[in-house]
Amino acid sequence: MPNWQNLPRMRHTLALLPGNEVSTEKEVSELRESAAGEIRAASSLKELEAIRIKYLGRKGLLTSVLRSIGDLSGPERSSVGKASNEAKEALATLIDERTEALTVALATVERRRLDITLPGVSQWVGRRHLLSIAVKELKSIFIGMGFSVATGPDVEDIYHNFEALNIPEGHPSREKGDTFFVGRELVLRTQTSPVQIRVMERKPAPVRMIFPGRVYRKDASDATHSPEFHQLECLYVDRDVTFLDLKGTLSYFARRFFGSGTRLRFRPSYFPFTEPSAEVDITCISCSGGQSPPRSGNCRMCGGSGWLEVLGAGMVHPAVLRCVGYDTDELTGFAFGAGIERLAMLKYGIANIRFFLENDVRFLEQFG
Ligand code: 2NL
Repeated sequence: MPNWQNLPRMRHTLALLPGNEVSTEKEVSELRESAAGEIRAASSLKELEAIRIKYLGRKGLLTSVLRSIGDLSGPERSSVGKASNEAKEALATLIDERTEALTVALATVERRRLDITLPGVSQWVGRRHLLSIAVKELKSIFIGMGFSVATGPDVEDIYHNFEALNIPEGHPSREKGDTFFVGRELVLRTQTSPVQIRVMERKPAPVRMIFPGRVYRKDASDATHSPEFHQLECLYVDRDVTFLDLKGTLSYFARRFFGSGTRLRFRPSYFPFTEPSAEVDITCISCSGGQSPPRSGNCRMCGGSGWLEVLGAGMVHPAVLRCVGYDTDELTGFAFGAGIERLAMLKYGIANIRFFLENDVRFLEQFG
């Protein structure tokens, strides 16, 4: 009957079968190495605790080795025992160090953690200037009718600003008192019409375009006048263009820009570059939008007349068409010019033209 008590106990981690004992010290060293690697790689305290239990816990791999040392023979017992105890201590120290390092690192991450649910630090962003809003809308209306957009230089020569527009020498607008001269030959353009001349010089009819841009006149400043302002001019030259085309274009524009009830009134006027010419009024958008006839009274906007003057217009003077080489037997055209500030003041209820230039944020941030 074998004495089971005296037989070496089998351990899964150690090859304690006869003939394999020689490898046990090597196995302890391998165990120590792999444990050390896992500890170094551990990225959380939970992971680290799992590693501790795996090697040093009650049923841990190294604990099992230590328990089985009693089963080994003399010389092996001493060498394996020594290696195992050293490994146990070294691993415990490694775990302590890694615990400390991870605790510090995790606390730092926690401190710096980004909470994306917190309200952001708001950035100041600019917005569109009210004039730009108006220009954008004007462009959109006219582009919708088949017009294209052209711009040109603010500094013009006398020919394009005056001569080609049938404004003769000696005309009051050509005086130093009305126009900003840049030397003797050049001026700050007094209207955007020179751009139209430049387009027609280069391009045969038909021309169907609008011309937004800054213009300059030596006017005294008041609530409705400024030495620099913006103009939107319009030009349509083709065969058979009539005053009716002008009326249709303007009434569609006025309805789109000021509201669908808006109606127009044409009063005879004079410009050197158009014949016939007209001042164009719209029904007051404050007191008579859409009503017929316009209501009067003491409206602050129209002064009781029921009408607001918005632009000047007319049929292009044949002298202007001849200047750019267009055949006046074949072609006619209409043109008009409007102050963009004036259009915007009426539409948005702005009391003073200064607000467009002053760039006071309290004004600017009400729009855009
Ligand atoms: C106004 C009136 C107007 C034009 C501008 C024009 C341009 C060419 C030929 C003929 Cl190239 N006319 N432009 C026509 C009528 C009136 O402006 O009071 N603007 C603020």
